[in-house]
Amino acid sequence: MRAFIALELDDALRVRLGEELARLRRVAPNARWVRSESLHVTLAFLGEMADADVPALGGALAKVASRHGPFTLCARGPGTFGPFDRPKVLWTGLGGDVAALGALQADVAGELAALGYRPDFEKFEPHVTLARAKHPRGDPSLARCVAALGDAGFPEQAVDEVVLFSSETDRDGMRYRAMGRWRLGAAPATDNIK
Ligand code: 3AM
Repeated sequence: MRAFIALELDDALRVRLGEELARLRRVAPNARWVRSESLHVTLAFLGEMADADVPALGGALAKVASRHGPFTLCARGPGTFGPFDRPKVLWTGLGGDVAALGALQADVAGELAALGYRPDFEKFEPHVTLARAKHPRGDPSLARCVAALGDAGFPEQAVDEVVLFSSETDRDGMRYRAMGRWRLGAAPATDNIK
């Protein structure tokens, strides 16, 4: 099973970003666009993990969630991973209480390191992935989406839980399933795994 730890977007932000996705899709029709219901903020990517490791991970996430309170985020400004003229990933950056977001992500990464997981990236770049290039060498049309997204305005959203997702690839792209949720600021719970 492939898994990752993330924050979900609320409906208002999801709908608004979904409108932008519909518009941008015409600029980069060959990219793999994220479905609006699947938009999220990745805190840690775990890759392949065994079912047997899920309880320990749940315990770690319960501890982390209990140590952080809810906070507010907003989407602002596009960015990319990969070469500037042939990006591999198009995303929108995040504003709002990014200090709280950074502290939460660092805490998640610390607990994962204690469980033996190696981080997938060195410096956390808070973002919501919108599209990925199909070609491993990137997609020049994703660079054109940066200008097309510009400084579109997005609603603020409250973040009040951390979610453990499993991820599967099907014919239409990625499908995510929430395996467990932990409320920020809540006493550590042990029975959140579905
Ligand atoms: O595709 P999503 O957003 O679910 O965007 C990358 C992907 O998550 C994210 O890690 C996941 C597996 O590659 N990622 C890559 N570099 C990152 C960085 N510097 C990053 N997330 C935060 N900061």
